[in-house]
Amino acid sequence: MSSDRQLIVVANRLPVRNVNDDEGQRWVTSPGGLVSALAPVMADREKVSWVGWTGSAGRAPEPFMHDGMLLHPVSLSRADLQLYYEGFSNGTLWPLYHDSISEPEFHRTWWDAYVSVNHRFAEAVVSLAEPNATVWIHDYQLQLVPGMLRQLRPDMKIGFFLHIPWPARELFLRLPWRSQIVRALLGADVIGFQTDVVAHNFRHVVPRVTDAEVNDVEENLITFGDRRVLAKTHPIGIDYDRFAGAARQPETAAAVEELRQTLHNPRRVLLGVDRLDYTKGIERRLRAYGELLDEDRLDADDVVLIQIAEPSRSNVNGYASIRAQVEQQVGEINGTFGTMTRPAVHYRHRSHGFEELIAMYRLADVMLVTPFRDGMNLVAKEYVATRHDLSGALVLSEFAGAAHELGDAVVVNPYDVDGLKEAIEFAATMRPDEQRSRMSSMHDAVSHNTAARWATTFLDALERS
Ligand code: ADQ
Repeated sequence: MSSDRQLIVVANRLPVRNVNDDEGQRWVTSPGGLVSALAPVMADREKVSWVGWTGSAGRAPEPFMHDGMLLHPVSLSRADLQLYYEGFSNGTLWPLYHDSISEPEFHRTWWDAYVSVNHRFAEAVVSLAEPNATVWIHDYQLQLVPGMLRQLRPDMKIGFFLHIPWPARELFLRLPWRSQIVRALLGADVIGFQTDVVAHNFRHVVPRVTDAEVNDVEENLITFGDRRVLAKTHPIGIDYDRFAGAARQPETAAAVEELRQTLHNPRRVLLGVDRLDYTKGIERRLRAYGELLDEDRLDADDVVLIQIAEPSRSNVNGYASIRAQVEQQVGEINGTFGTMTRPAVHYRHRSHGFEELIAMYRLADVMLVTPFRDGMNLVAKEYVATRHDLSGALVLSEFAGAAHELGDAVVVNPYDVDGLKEAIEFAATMRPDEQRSRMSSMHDAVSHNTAARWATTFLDALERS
């Protein structure tokens, strides 16, 4: 990989947030995610820039340096946020791409805003791109940028990665702007997907809405005019060392012990950690848990469920009602099975710091990851990374991308409440030798396919294309 080639990362959000406290106003790196995945790649390159939104509506600040990267903020007005972000990105594409679990809305005003904001991102890239730069665009909010850049700057290497699923063909075809989106994506040299199934879904729809040639949907290569586009599987990983290292800290062990005592030393702790989103299957999971208690297959005297739900997209349709539903279920379960000192479910609707999250993962005997649909699901991988003693059991939805790599989890259909109950009961009573053998192979997978490996191999494929 050449180190003098300029790399421009393009994502809806910049990797920083603005903090204003006793130390004054400043930019702080947002933990985890793409930034840490890109750290090894950045260390190898002299010139890295990042184009994205700061997180505040209104005029964007001038480009600035942060941690050796040039950050180039893009302005989003309140109207842009309503129409492009809450509207087309999270009211149309997010539900459509997640199997229409919630009904997608199609509004022409939302689409117009999506086109105009995608243009703004593309123009920001052009304003700073050197000849032959490498550009890596991320996710569903920016699917038009590859096509726009191909027109404006054909000298560049253009990569795109979709973090969420690509839906089955008949679902995608509902989208009134289906052809514009697929054509724009084909402006990239390499398009990355989380799993073979979704890469296949994409290749399957291409000949239906464009004149591009797909000789065989099982093959990665698409011929579009006189260009060749690689559309391939490229599963994202986590920063394994960060999670595994923190899990081994003595402070973590002390925090876990304290938590266990606060919970009155339950025999088994079950854990869910999700953004509060209708795709994550939290309500079905709670139903299964409540029924297991009701049928005395689990005993609230020695089992507890901790459900952490990170606040998310509260202005988007559907998110307030999922919150109300989850909170009602938690209330019902606790009303029936909890005592004054021991609730059957501990529910937290807030963000947690890294150390707190690690302590939760270490505390949990059973991790419940049961989304109806998920591009990958990093929580499943993070849990596995913290189980250095190979203890614990992971219940994992077959519709999470992670299930393709973590086949030794207790794999479930999250729509099937009876199946979920069996899986949870099985995981909660799993023998230590079985835990070890399942966890060992999952641990190998997570420690091998790390975030750094994901970033390096994607950029290698792009620069060789
Ligand atoms: P998300 O839908 O956000 O990501 P996920 O992959 O699970 O889903 O990542 C969530 C991240 O947030 C994890 O790193 C987790 O630790 C953290 N998190 C969750 N709840 C938290 C809380 N209460 N406090 C603090 N941190 C919390 C999208 C796609 C996924 C895909 C990722 C990456 O929807 O399918 O895996 O991008 O490609």
